[in-house]
Amino acid sequence: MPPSSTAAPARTSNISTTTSSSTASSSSSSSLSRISNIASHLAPASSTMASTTNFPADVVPQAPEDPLFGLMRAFRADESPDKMDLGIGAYRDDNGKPWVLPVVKKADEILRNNPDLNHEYAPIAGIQAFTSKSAELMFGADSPALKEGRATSIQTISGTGAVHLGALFLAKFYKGNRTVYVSNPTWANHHQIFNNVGLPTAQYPYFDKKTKGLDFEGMTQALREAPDRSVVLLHPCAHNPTGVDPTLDQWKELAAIIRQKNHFPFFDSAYQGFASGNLVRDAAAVRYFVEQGFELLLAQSFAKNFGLYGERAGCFHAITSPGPGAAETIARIASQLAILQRSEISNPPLYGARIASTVLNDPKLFAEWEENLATMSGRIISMRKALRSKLEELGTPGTWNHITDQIGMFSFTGLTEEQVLRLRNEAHVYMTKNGRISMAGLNTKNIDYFAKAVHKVVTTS
Ligand code: PGU
Repeated sequence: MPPSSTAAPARTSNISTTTSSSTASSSSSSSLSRISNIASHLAPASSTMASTTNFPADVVPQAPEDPLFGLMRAFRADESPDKMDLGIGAYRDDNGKPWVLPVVKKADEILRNNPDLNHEYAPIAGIQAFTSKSAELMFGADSPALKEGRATSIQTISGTGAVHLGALFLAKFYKGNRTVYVSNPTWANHHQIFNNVGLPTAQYPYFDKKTKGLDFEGMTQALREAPDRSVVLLHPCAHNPTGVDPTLDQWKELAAIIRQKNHFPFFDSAYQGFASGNLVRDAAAVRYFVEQGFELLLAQSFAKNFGLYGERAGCFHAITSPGPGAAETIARIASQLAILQRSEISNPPLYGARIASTVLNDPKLFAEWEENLATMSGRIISMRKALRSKLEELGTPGTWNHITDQIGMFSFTGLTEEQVLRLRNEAHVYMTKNGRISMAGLNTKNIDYFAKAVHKVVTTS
């Protein structure tokens, strides 16, 4: 797998690139061209040059629209009453509506009634009560890394900002193999984030098209063959886009290979609590790596598990291995992260982190949050069961056990690009071209419609 330094999603994108419709009708075009002729005679010489920009098309080519946000735009513009949004990974309730978590409403109320809050700048590293509880949530309050002072945490612009900060840190300071190995497939933005800071990405096999499960053989072989000290990007749970996770035993094997090869693990955690509904279980892989004494990076998003998508609450953590110099190492790392943060965003936004912090620091609210998480993951799991049984009842060709085997926000259906496009054009169902569906877009009212639409495109393609 040769490293690629161009952003992969740019090649696979293309939902509907808007082209400017400036073609004038033939009747008016001749008068228009006469006017422009006259204008060019009257104008100073420089304006007759094709372009005076420093950014001509060969330097700044037109980029395709982001596939996922383009899909969201196309969905919003569709006026069909049947339309279904299975695109972006955002939770919807059984009425297909965004869900403000009840615990988030409570935290919001508490914040609004707090006369001491103001809109001053946060410290560069963010709200300390938030970052320290975020670390405990991910690594466990009794984590050896936290107890021994070998971890540093810094508040970021949600998960994307955390991945970016980690990428920037590696670009500046990592002296191992600078190619970042990501799963094939992965969240498309991973490629862009790393490539944009000059770190090439390469892919390790992950998804087995035949079983629609994990290609563990392929994955482990690629990690063994990668140059020593490569950066390995891992999804700790609820892998995006496949919904396929390694078992804990497989994580242990992966850890052994990563240790043997001296690779550097970078976890991107966007779905803690969403996979199993249990925050601790969803952190098991990460905690195992920490127990094993790995030095690692971790990006943590609170977009999904708190439903705080647009509030951009997240955290970046770095942990160093145990040893006599560990506390001093982590202090140096923290000091450099602060410099990077200062030059990028100066200091992070308050509101989302305040909400999350209010919940994380209050045992009663925390317990209520866990119930809210169980509501979300429980509804998704019930939709998985319903979709599988409906497709099986309809006798839709193929096997559908992967719908219930996969976990988390997404299912990788195995539908082809052609089938996906037919679903969009014929049934107003919006999903990404790779066949991923956001399970939360399904509900008791639209699941029959969806199963029948899938049945139709599978049987007639
Ligand atoms: N990492 C992974 C693996 C993700 O799936 C996402 C979100 C993020 C990080 C970034 O999340 P933040 O919102 O920045 O915290 N992926 C979703 C949301 C849309 C997007 O692409 O950002 C998705 O539908 O794939």
